[in-house]
Amino acid sequence: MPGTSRTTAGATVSSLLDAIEPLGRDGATGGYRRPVFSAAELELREWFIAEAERRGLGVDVDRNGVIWAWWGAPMDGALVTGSHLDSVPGGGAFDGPLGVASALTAIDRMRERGVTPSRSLAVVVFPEEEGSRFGVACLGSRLLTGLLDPDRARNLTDRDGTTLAEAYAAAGMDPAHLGADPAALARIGQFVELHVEQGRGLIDLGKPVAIGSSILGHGRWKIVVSGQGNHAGTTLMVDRADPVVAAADIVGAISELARQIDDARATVGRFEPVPGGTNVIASRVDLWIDVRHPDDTVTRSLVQTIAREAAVRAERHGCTAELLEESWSPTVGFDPALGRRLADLVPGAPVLRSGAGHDAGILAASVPSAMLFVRNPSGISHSPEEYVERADADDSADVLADVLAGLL
Ligand code: HGY
Ligand code: MN
Ligand code: MN
Repeated sequence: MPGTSRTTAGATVSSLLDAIEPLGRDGATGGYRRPVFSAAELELREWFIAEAERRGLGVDVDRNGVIWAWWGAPMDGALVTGSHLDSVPGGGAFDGPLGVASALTAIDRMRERGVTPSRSLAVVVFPEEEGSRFGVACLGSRLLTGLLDPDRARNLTDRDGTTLAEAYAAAGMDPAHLGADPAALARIGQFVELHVEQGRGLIDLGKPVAIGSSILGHGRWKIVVSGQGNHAGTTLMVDRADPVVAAADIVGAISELARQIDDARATVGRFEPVPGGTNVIASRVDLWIDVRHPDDTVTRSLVQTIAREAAVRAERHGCTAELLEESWSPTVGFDPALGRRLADLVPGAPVLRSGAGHDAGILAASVPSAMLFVRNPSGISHSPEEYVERADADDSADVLADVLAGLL
């Protein structure tokens, strides 16, 4: 196969992660702040390209900003692995980068074993998996597969009002080219994503690696609570229509409603009074909810109940509340045949459902996809406490190499 590796001897998953450890560290939280196309994430993209080129892989970036690193000539029906490098605000070191570092190192391991693949292998890095900057989860894989309308995508804005189109242009990519890419999608014969487990499954089972069975359906909605902006000193309490008070009431209701449904999860991760002055009664509160459940009809029904209850509670405070859908990912099952093949290649690995979304979940609608999860002793994610033991991180490359070699 073309692409003889240069000096990658001794590289391990841990050593690769050590090299990027400082990038995008958020001093305030101790976690990471690596929004897509930020300086930190652009640096991570450059790091990945350099590591891929060090391994003699052919690199190109497609119309949606997905980076492809090829072991062998680009071809239809290739075996593809990889993950993402962007993070949530205050995120951990492993969510995304572990899968990317493990994929690069798995190629090293396969070369050391003398594996000569019968078809090409590509390592991919998807942009904006977290949807933390522009609000739509798995934006890159949705664009690639045609699940996200490019005009809608181009007009998405971040907190500073920068559009996605402007962000792509600033990163050197023409936003006019965004959109479904059937030629790129045809190159994915099978997709396998390795990812840190974002829960306690493996640590409680005492196992290092699991195979993914499915991903919980999940969505994101914005609730706009509108009231009357006014002066904090001259407005008597009885004369107020304070959207912060109404929104606080609504947040409590959301938690109560979700707790009444077994296995439902509802989170308010963003709560933004507008304009946000200490001596100003807000005119509006923007809050965002993330709702998940294994049964999509339950999720949808819970969100409708939340919308109704928000309107009722808002009215009690002389305000209004409107709910708007921003992102929706239906419950998805991974390819059963591929899952069985992974079970043969990773003997004894338990099978776990994922409460977290992933690009593999988006691709699963178009190509046979599978996931491997690596033990996280903290059981915590989207937080600086997310953790993978160095030994488990390094071993993950051997497991991924077993799987990829078995599929090539
Ligand atoms: O939000 C999620 O489930 C994933 O971490 N993007
Ligand atoms: Mn992730
Ligand atoms: Mn994540």
